[in-house]
Amino acid sequence: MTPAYLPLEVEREAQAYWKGHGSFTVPPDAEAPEHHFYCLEMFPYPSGSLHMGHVRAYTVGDVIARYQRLKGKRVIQPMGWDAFGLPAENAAIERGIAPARWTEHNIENMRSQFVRLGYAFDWSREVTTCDPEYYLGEQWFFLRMLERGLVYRKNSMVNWDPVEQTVLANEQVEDGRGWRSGAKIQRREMPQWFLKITDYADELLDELDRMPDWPDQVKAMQRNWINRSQGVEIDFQVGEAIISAFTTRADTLFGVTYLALSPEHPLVAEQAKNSRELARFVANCRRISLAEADMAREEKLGLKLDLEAIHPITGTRLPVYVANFVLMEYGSGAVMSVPAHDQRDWEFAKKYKLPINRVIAPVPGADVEGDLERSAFAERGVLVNSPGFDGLSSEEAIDKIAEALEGKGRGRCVTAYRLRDWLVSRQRYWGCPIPMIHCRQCGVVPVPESDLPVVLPTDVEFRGVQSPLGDMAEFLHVDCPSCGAEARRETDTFDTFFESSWYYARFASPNPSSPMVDAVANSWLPVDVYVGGIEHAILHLLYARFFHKMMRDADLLDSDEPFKHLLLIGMVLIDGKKMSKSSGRGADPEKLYSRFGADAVRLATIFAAPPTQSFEWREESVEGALRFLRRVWSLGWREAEVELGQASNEQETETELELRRLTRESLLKADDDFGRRLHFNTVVSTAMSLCNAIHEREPSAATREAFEALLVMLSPITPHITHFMWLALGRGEAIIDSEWPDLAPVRQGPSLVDLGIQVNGKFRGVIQVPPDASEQVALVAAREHENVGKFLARREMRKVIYVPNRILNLIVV
Ligand code: ANZ
Ligand code: ZN
Repeated sequence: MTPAYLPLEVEREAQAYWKGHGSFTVPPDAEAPEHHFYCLEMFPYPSGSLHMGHVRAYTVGDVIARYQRLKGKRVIQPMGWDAFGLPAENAAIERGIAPARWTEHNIENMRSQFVRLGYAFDWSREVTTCDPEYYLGEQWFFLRMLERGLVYRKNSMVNWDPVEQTVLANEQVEDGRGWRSGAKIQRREMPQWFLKITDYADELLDELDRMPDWPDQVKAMQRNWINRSQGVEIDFQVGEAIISAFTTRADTLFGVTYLALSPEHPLVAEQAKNSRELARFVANCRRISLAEADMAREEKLGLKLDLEAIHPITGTRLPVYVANFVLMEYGSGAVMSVPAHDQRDWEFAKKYKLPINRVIAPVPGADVEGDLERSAFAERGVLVNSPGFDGLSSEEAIDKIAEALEGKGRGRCVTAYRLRDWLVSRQRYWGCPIPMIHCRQCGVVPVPESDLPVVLPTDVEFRGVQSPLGDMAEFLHVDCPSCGAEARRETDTFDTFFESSWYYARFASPNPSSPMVDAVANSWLPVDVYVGGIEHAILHLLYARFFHKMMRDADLLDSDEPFKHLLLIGMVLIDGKKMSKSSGRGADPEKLYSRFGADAVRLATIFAAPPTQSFEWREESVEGALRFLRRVWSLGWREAEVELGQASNEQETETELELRRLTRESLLKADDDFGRRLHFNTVVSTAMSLCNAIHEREPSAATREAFEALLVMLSPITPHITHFMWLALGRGEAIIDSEWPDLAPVRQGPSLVDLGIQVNGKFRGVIQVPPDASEQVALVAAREHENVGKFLARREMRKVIYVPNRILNLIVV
């Protein structure tokens, strides 16, 4: 009699085994790095409990880690907590719980959920970013960067809530109002800390060309974020002063009819001293958000200044305007305006009745609209009305004009970036204290290394939104490390992207005696596969890359990039919407694994789609998964009765040999799907057909071999049931410590059959499936077929006509 499959018991037993044997603990060791494999999933924010999106991403990572281990790699898969941030502060403000306690409680809960889901995490490497032992590292590193000139302090705008009397994070501003007070937010200038990421802009950009295992989409987003432009900085004499304007279109120099300055340009500030109208204009510009998107939406406004600029070549006198769309942070905060060839300049010129002079003509024969009465002609072309340069192409003219200006000392070739330096200070409580001290005599002085860490007090009470640090004498008061006078601690904390920029390196060298990382890290880094979500495609990944390069240049690491392969997981959708904090109906992981078992939940998320594709969550998929696992279970008890024999036994029947061939092919396919293609749903369908093939045959040495292979290929996905069955088969060692089977070949013969695919009556290709494959298996294989998949994407399946071993006919609408 087969015992009933009780997933909760099976899973408890497997988890107790792993814990008792320390199966996933990898001691620090720098030996044989070529066998090292570092699998990492983006660590979670401890929001309280896991949702289905988490379960999917962590299961994918776990599958990779477990598969690599079967392939003989020494694998680390660490886990930790991105524990600083606003939600903890908000909980404190709204419910009076101290952020540290709220966070700890959430971590306890989520850690036990992770364990319950059977993830092969090495908990000996666990880090919690709000732990002083962790953030000591970044305080220490910040001081290193300060010494190396990569840190500076500069005035910058922040959101000020006039009712709460405090700075708000962007997330705390809703429709221009404070989230609690409802007060209209003002912009205020305050000194802030910056990290010079722009020093690394070129490397961050160029290295992307050497990262074949990152999705193109992410690389494009990063390139666009950095946005490097080659151009010329051109000097215009304005009275005594010189104003430089950055342009990517030096070929249009003879078409300049005015200059436009940023409201924050120093020359404007100087002029505003004597003009109330100008001062008012500048103050008004400040009300608009700094975000580029907001700037773009804003009506273009300007004001004529009482100044004249001299054209560097023709000597013509040009009017000078202040204009709200010129960014102080880009180029040099001044634009040479060419209304004939730039649409924004054109609109501005129309509004303020400024001349529009054509200097670029369309390339002869080009079919383009060139009517300057209707819009600017922004294309490149051939120069006209440009004495000495007429007839040149734009490209030639850019070089020639740059040369001419350089010769006169009135211009130079420069590179501009959209990327800004990283503003790392936040006027928030729940973050890592910035290790600086303000002294009346000495100015801002770093905390001496021996006094690190600067510990964030955790026993706090909130009165409103404001950070309680400013009221805590015991935190605030400190003697100046250089003159000994009474001084005040910095109360700003780091942007929480700081912590997530280097945790992956700490995981690789969890040594309490080194503040940040030690040399062991190099034997693991770069991370072999980094699994996460598209929401981190720009900032987190860019900052982590930046940190990695800084750590390399500080001789802490010897690689150039942190993450070799980036695997971005598709979304789990519920009723078409992205899964987020609140779980939708039937999608609370805890309810699901308590009822169906962790293996069924894991299997359902893996079978639903390849890792990078989004899918709609269906609770029935877990029931389906459970049915399949029951089938494996009962087959296992049958197979436990038979002995494992040698392959190619002369006495074996053709069906047995056929099964042996199918076993080998299934292993090859699963190996490729796990390792190279990272498509795990197809491993499941391969396992399903192998399972059927075993089921159809009388128990024999061949079915026993096939069943063991089945367990191995399923073990990364459903580790508990496979652990249990493996031991039930009488195998001494645990499946987690076994190897991917390397079976000797058997005598050749046909084993896969060709299946023709028709979509809406048209022949679209041939796929290979095992003989008598089920309809489900055939469908999965069909979707995988490049040409067929194309015709099925985003279509609804109306009808399936399946003739096993012959044809699969699909009707879609
Ligand atoms: C003259 C010109 C003529 C321009 C023309 C464009 C077309 P990208 O390509 O994104 O780097 N610009 C320069 N500094 C600016 C600032 N601080 N704020 C706003 N705009 C600024 O953009 C470079 C172009 O953006 C520059 O080239 C300049 O306008 C403008 F037919 O100069 B151009
Ligand atoms: Zn001092």
